[in-house]
Amino acid sequence: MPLTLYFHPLSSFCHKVLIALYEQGVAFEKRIIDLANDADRAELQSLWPLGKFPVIRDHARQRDVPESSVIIEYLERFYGGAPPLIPQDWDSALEVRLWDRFFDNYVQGPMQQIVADRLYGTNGDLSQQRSNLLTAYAMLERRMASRIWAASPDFSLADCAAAPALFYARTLVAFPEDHRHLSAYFERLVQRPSFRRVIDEARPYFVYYPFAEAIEQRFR
Ligand SMILES: N[C@@H](CCC(=O)N[C@@H](CS)C(=O)NCC(=O)O)C(=O)O
Repeated sequence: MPLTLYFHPLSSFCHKVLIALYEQGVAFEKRIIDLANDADRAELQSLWPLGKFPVIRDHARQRDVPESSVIIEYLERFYGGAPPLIPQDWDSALEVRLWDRFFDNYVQGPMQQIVADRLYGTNGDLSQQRSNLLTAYAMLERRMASRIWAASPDFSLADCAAAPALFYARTLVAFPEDHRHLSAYFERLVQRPSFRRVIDEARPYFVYYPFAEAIEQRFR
């Protein structure tokens, strides 16, 4: 197998890369990293000293690639099939990269801070993070009124980022009831076979998510 993905089935940034792999039908083997296990953590740090997953090892090119967006760019370049997740046209690709950044920084970012606060019991003031999520939701509600996918007519890197970001964010801050375009977009994401497969594979691990009780019953 030419590719090994170092990941954890609960991790939202790993979900993003798994969606891309399944969308493109790329063959790979999985290596689950348990960060509570010293040997696993050391193995991940030997690839990427920051100790964050996902990381993909390309055995054929003898290269380790970290960072979800960069991994997807890399897969697209060497293993991509049609249709592409990053459009060929420069302007369209820029739009896709912008919305990929939006989901990583402004949805996953506050979401991770809220989850970390619960995990480490710091009991911080999270009102800013919750308010940032509501701002992101409002931007998406306006944007998705006239779109099927977040950044391109076709499913793209931006949607790979959106699916896990919104999946976990809405367990922390619900979508406002009047955000029907955002809700409809979320339903399209959860119907996408690549993301359904990711959810199916994560299901046995959801009990370990600190807000497991907020995951909708239909996904558990
Ligand atoms: N910018 C990175 C973020 C990766 C990241 O934050 N991964 C989380 C899991 S979702 C992680 O490794 N957390 C473990 C830790 O921070 O110790 C990416 O896009 O891959």
